[in-house]
Amino acid sequence: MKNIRSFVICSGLVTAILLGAGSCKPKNAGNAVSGDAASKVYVAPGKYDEFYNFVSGGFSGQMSVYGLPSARLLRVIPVFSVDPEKGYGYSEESKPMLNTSHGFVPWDDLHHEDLSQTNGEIDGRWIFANANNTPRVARVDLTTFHTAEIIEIPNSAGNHSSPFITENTEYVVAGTRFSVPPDNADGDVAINSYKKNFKGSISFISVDKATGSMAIAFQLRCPGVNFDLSHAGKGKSNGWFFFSCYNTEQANTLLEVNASQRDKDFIMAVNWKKAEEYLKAGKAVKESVKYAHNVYNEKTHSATSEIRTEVMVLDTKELKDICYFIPCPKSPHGCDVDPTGEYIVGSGKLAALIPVFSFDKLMKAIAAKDFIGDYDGIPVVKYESALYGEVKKPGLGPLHTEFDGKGNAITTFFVSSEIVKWNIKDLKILDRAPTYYSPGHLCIPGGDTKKPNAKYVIVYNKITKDRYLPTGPELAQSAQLFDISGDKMQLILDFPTIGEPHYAQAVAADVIRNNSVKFYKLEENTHPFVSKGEGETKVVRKDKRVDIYITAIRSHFAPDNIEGIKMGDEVYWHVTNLEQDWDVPHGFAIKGALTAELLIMPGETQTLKWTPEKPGMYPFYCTDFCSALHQEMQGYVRVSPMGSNTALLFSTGKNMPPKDSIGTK
Ligand code: RUQ
Ligand code: CUA
Repeated sequence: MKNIRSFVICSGLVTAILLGAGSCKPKNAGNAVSGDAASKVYVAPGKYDEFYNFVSGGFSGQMSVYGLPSARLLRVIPVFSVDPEKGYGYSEESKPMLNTSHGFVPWDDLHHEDLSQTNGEIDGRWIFANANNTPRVARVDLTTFHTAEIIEIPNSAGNHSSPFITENTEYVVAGTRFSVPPDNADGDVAINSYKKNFKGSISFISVDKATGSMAIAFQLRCPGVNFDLSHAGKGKSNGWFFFSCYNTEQANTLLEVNASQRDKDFIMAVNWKKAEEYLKAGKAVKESVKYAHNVYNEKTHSATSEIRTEVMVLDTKELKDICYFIPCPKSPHGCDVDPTGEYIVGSGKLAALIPVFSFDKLMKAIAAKDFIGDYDGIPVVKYESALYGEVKKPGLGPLHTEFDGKGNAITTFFVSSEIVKWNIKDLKILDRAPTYYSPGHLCIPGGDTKKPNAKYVIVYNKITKDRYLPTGPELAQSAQLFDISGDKMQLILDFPTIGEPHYAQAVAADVIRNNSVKFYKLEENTHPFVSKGEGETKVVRKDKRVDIYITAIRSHFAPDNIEGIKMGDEVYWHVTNLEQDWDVPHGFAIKGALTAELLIMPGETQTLKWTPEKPGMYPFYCTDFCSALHQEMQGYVRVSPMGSNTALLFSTGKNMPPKDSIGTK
């Protein structure tokens, strides 16, 4: 109730906000935290956090991992952007991970994440993430916290309603934000031919149960609108997927006005089991496209990238009973399904109420053909026939909803800067708490699964003015932690995040922590340039290509003196970390290399490509403080002019060339 005043002020501001004037700052922004907050987030030094929180990095393209409730940053996992800290996208082995049909793309915009599930519960095996700009879906392996696989999505642009998964991780879906002319059609058409030439596309990516390996099973060709977000059905609604759609006006310019015309847009209900039947019955059309499929192999410690050229497409206009539209007020954004699978919550960005749809009613309406017509060949179910009820006056600008598993939902309100807890059955508001400011996504551990673990809700904010020490024109990106174990939601911590946070996932630490890989077994390393001991190290010249097989162990490289490299050579440093113990990476960097360091995990081999730009002496060293004598872990490589007769020599711990020639040059 204490928020009412700011709420009232806000409603007058809606128009201003839509014009980009910013959002409301709640009253008492400074002192909303109560006395026992510090003890609730305190995790003593040396003690572990109770939850992992995987937070999307927005336009950093990465994923960050925090411990909760302390909000200590544990790791940044490079996914779609190069990461010089870890050599990701710089080492020869990891470069193929960022290959696409457009070539090497070193960046993307990561919005959403979904943890893999078994029977609707988080199983701790993988976490999936979307690339928004150059459409891709990644799978991160949670035994290594490494990106294991990236698949590009054809017929798509702005891969926003992605990656959401089914309750047994049968599929990861990817819905296109921008409708575009299909890849096999001529895209060189007038932009204002949108209605005729632009199509929507939703991809169903199958996930292999044992290995996690992804493949595009089929795509749905859909009307040209913008697909925004989605969630799979669960329990009784397993077999269905729900997608929020906006721009049903099919505008191609000034969408902030032209795509906000209609009173209602849609939630699209997709019967994917039906789609599977059509696929089996041979009703899909094979289309030629081009997309990259990149896989990291933990035995060769190398990624491979293949360009695939075909995709199976099901036309939802021709093939009946796959898709249905449900009218949903005012440009829906979040599309969330409660733990029972019965309630589907649509959050209209410009709406002042929250519609809650009933799966049972939807099924009845479809069976009774209770349609108000069709939209581009897809039946439109009557709003009232699918509606369970509306949450009245919940706040302004609802965006996303998560569930606490106790019959309640919590929704973020961008415009009125608050989170609101409401009961799903009676649609009554139970509590509201201000956020600082303009929250987007929120996350409850397991909050989009059948079994939420609702101790906390974490809210990811878009604006942080006055919240942190200033850092120039751009302020810290931020999240806020609320204790929701009691009836009242209690703000207990602010914490900055890496990049702009969108969706996040959280899970009890025990689901993941015991599966951690501690090091890679050297005897299982099948990298083609591995050295399994110092005895296997060598320098091999083949014309202008020089392969240096080099090892790292506390605290030296072997070899650490190398001569006979010549201008014009292309040099590959294949560094194998011989350590067989936890948490002993070695780094490798060489002066003037036009790339990043390598960071090599124990038992792993990584390669740095180097083309020296002038003759001279080039030091190299280990970048990761690995022992008391880390600072001694260094070496030299001598580069001579092209055509010189400097002999190819390499050694560790002894001088070369032989004594009599020392100092001759
Ligand atoms: S979005 S702030 Cu890109 Cu998920 Cu809703
Ligand atoms: Cu190896 Cu420092």
